[in-house]
Amino acid sequence: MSMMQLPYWLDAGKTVLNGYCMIADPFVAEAFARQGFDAVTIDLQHGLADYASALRMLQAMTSCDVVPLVRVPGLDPGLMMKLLDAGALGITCPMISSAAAAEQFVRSTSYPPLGERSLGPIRAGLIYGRDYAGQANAAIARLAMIETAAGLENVEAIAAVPGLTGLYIGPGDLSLALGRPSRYDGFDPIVEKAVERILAACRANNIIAGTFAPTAERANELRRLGFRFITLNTDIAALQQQAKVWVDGYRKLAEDG
Ligand code: 3PY
Ligand code: MG
Repeated sequence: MSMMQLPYWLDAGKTVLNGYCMIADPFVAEAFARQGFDAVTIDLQHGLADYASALRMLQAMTSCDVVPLVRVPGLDPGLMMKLLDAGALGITCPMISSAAAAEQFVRSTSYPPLGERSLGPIRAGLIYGRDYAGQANAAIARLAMIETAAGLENVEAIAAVPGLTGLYIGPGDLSLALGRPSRYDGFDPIVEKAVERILAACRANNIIAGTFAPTAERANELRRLGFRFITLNTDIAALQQQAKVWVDGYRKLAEDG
């Protein structure tokens, strides 16, 4: 994966299909990353990975034709810089609730003069080449999650922060923040209004909108709504759901004789 291509979804106008790795294992990450996704995100927020396992997973994904991304547990500059140094080409940061937090996010993930990322791309320099530091600011994707009441209230100011690649809606948290039950298969009417507002803020600032879909059908609905970064579920969901289909299928056949 050459640096120049990234973040390629902005240039190409294509919809990026992303998968989430919740299982902290390099072989699982490699197997998942070979299923045709455009990008795969290692989840250090709700997934089981920490920095050490994320590093091994990034190494395993290097041979796969996907953009390697991470979601961090919070706005932690040190961890974000370490993960970029380890080769992540984009970061999703949860619970961004103010323009100040979004500015901090951009600063921490950008070399001067745009930001204050510290220089030392120990693995990124190795795999992306000696020009990495010169290209990293433009190449790295920065997705700020809008999933709190304050984040929604400030979404126009957040979307206008220079350097953000896009806003990523956490449907579960955003639903809870708006007093609605969390769901992923569709938006509750109150959440839908909020989603329209977030999409409008993205359009106004020419940045992309992303979110989560549990099924291909839902992913396609979200694409039609204008989302250009769509997470089509997780490695653990794939494992659980397919295993259940096989086991239930066998039980039914066995019952029928
Ligand atoms: C949410 O639904 O809150 C998420 O963070 C999904 O990734
Ligand atoms: Mg969330």
